[in-house]
Amino acid sequence: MFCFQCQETAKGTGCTIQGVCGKKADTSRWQDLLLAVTRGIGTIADSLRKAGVETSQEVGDYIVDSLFVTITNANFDDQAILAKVDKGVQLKRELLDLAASKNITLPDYQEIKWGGEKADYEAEGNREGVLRTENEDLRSLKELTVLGLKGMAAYYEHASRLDERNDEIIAFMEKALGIVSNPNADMETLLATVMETGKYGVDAMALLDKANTQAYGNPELTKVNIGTGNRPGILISGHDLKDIEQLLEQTEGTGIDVYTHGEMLPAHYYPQLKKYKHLVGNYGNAWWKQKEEFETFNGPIVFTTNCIVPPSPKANYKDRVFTTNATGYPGWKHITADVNGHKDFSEVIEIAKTCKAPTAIEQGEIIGGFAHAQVFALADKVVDAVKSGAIRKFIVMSGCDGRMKSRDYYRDFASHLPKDTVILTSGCAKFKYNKLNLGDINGIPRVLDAGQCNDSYSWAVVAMKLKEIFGANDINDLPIEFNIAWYEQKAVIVLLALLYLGIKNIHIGPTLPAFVSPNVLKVLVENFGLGGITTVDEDLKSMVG
Ligand code: SF4
Ligand code: SF3
Repeated sequence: MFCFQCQETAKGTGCTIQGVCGKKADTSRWQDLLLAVTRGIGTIADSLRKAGVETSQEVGDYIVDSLFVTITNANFDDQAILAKVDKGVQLKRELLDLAASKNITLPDYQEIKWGGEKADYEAEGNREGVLRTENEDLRSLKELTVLGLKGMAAYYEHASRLDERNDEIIAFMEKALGIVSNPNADMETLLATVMETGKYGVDAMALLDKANTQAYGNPELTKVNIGTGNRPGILISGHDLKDIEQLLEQTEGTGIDVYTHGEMLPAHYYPQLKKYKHLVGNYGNAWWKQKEEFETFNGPIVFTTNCIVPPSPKANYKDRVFTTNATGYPGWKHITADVNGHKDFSEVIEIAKTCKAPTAIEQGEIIGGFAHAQVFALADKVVDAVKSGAIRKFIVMSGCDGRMKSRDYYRDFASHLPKDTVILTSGCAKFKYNKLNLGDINGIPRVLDAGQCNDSYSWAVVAMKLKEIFGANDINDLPIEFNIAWYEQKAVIVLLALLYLGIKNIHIGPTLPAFVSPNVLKVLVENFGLGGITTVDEDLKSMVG
């Protein structure tokens, strides 16, 4: 196997024996195969589109789901992944027939030529990994594109579950999959594709923002309980708001409470979700602490997206975990939606009824809900605070959390920031500092949480607004610094989106991505001032003076 898509990759270069995340070599091969089939489908669909032939929504949905499945910590279930390969091979054959019936000539890439024989799955999976591209710079640009597409697919999938779709995003995914399939793609084309991925990343985040706010209202300032009640609970993790809505509807009046975990925390900020009285709080912290925290939760757990950590064989919770959407884990039950998008959580609820209430591991409240509408509602206050000098700087610290010790940097950085600075956050990175009680500035909390990683979009919207209010020529002239913690591929699309929006001098850490080659890094440094992190002291000096 070879996988270097996340920040925790082995030795900072690539996992070759087994993933640090727990992904086995077989699973990695089947994911590579799934991606190869998906590239083939994307390439054919792109050719059909260019010839004016429409394809069905099934094609776009397949591409989106397959990309999402291969995101870090999303799916460890070989049988589920292979079933998706089977489905893709079938779909590809249908598209090939369609192209033949219209006399459309297709590129002669391996992704098109491969016949999809079952006996050849293993060999094709081995052939079609990341290392198939020998030149490290071309490989780097191809992977930057594909990893960005994965994040984009995740956000698109959530939006589509709320009936928001955008065919231009799908058309771009198909085009980009075609470009990365081309063994002769050149640097210039690939670099342009990386940048264009950022553009469609912005569109996908905007689409999801629209879907979420139309369905559930604008996030609003909310205090979230981090303690527990005395009734049994269901813990729901991941990013899919439609899932938590359906779970809340189905648990109402059953005597069961619902708790959010990790990236589901922002569900509490939405008026149409927080109205449920039995949505009692957020349990635990970021994804990587789940092995301890699930033990004390005592009730069933539902994963709607990554990040899954493989349980230890003795884990007391391992028989009461459910997955849905792109996620999967061998032995865990998978819940699928019916044709109307409805999911039946009755089995989860029945298990919950037999469980003890969660054991409290924390007490108190955290505050959040500062997505763009809530920030705009406070705009006068914020602008006054900046003009009077009460707020000297905003630091965007969005992104991911992870298990590496080096990530303590983010807690230390947050806690040592001068008192006249405000942290703008989103994603699970916030769990490093959202319980530190960093105080407020004239009533404006010093940690403003917009929501999930996709809500980084809010900070882009807020930055544009501030640019307008302060009459700045350039977004980079505003008193905003970007110190982003990344882990998986949703952070990649967020980064590409920020670069597309022209934001310069972004710091990413705790380490630079293994998939960015030295030459590609040089381009990103020269054009965007992209950089890593150093020590808390030095970075505080360079970012806030
Ligand atoms: Fe390694 Fe990360 Fe890939 Fe898992 S997702 S195999 S930890 S690089
Ligand atoms: Fe976290 Fe996985 Fe990235 Fe949505 S849940 S931010 S790491």
